[in-house]
Amino acid sequence: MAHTLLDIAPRPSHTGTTMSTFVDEFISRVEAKNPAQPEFIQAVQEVVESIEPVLAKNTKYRDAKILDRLVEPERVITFRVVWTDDSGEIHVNRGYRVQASSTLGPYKGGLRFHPTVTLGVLKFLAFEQIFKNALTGLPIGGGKGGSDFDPKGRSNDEVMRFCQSFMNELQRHIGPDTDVPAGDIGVGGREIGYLFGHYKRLRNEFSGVLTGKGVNWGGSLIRTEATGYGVVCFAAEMLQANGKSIEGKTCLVSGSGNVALHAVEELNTLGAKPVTLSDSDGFIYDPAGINQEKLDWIKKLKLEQRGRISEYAATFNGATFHKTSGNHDHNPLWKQKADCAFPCATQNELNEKDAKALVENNCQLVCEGANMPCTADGAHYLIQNKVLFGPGKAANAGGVAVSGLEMAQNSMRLSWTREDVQDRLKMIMKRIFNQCADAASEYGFGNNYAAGANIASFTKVANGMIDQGHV
Ligand code: NDP
Ligand code: 2IT
Repeated sequence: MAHTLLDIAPRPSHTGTTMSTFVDEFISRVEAKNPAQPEFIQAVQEVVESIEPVLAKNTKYRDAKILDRLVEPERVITFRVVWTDDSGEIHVNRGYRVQASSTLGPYKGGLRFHPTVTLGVLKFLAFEQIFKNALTGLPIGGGKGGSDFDPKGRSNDEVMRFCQSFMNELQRHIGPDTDVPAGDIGVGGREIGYLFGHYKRLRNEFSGVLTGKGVNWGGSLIRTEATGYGVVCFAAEMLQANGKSIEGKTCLVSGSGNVALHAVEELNTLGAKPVTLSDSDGFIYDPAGINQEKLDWIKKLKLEQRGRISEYAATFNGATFHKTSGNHDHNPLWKQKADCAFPCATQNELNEKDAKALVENNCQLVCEGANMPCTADGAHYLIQNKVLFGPGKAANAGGVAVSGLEMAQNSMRLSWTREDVQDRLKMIMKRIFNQCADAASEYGFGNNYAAGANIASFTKVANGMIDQGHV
């Protein structure tokens, strides 16, 4: 017999360990319709579990089939990307754009170039993006795209040829009022430049069609730094609301890309001590702290030489490199003793075993810089053990928020100052934190900000969908 939510009372706390019949049945249906997309199912389940009390209280969301609509992207585009390497060999990759929701504005979200990219991964990211973008309070819908192309080890010319071939098709589906892509893993300033240049050439139009552009040709100041800075701002808000401070805290950071490096920068600014960074080969541990001088060296290594993080240990005394490639059981980075942890590399990089290691070491806070870096079990273990948990869709929203500000500046054909954008970013992050805290408390979830983020953003998107009719 099919169960409805009518008889389900709001649960007082978010345990996440036992699924209600409603969640169970809904997820089974989504699974059957979306086979072999585990990351997408994981992201949907996390949202559905925490909005169950909202659905129980509001028949209008159930009657309007809001959830059923949200798990079906408005449009999915896949296409062939053919390009030639420097030796003349032809390569074929797959390109995608998942246009998940245009309820609150044009589709908005990054492009990921990484060999692990699949439709399921991009659907999870696009789904998360709907809610993240809603939390920013800016008029942006949700989307995500990318390719299984691996830019690692490729020359600038090869990356340019790939980007141009990718844009030959993508340009049909995007536009400043339709869909505005940006960067993500493997897509930074270089790639956005090549993509923008080719779009402009194909369409004979200089517009705000991409964000993360160079600051002297339409990009916003602070966009590069925004995600990492915002993550640390969100963590500082969580600590402050719970009577603590980020100052003096020893912090673990994973990844060594855009998000991780700017999180380290902001941690230093606020007087904390970041001691780790990583890439897919392993992690470095520097007990003396990764200060601004060392960080400047890493930025050069990563951006100019496209080097590996292991080189840090060979340069700075007292730092060590620990190889982790091929180890899927747990990540030894999370075994280092610290007060706070910032997973900033990729999805599912912190599992239950890692969460246990953090709790054993008295870690007080985990704040997600990456999208869904904690497994469901990992996140639940942390929350149950009273670790303050900052969910990615709220904590890393600073990047897309400044992308939204870049769109606004492009529309006005103006550029705001660094201070102006930075102040707006801080204000937005504080507002996001307050929305999460208020929604969590309203529904009896205490300081479970993951539940709060889902409830606050779902309500906003769902109300917009009801207003706009059956589309
Ligand atoms: P970058 O490409 O700049 O850096 C990614 C980093 O993560 C690299 O150090 C990379 O190591 C590591 N990494 C990537 N994939 C894996 C993997 N499968 N296993 C181990 N390490 C991996 O990306 P970003 O910093 O931009 O993105 C990091 C995370 O933050 C992603 O989850 C992204 O979705 C999220 N995010 C990004 C935003 C942005 O504005 N850029 C905004 C919000 C969220 P290696 O070099 O070895 O691949
Ligand atoms: O996951 C994300 O929020 C991003 N990769 C940034 C998206 C954007 O449009 O700036």
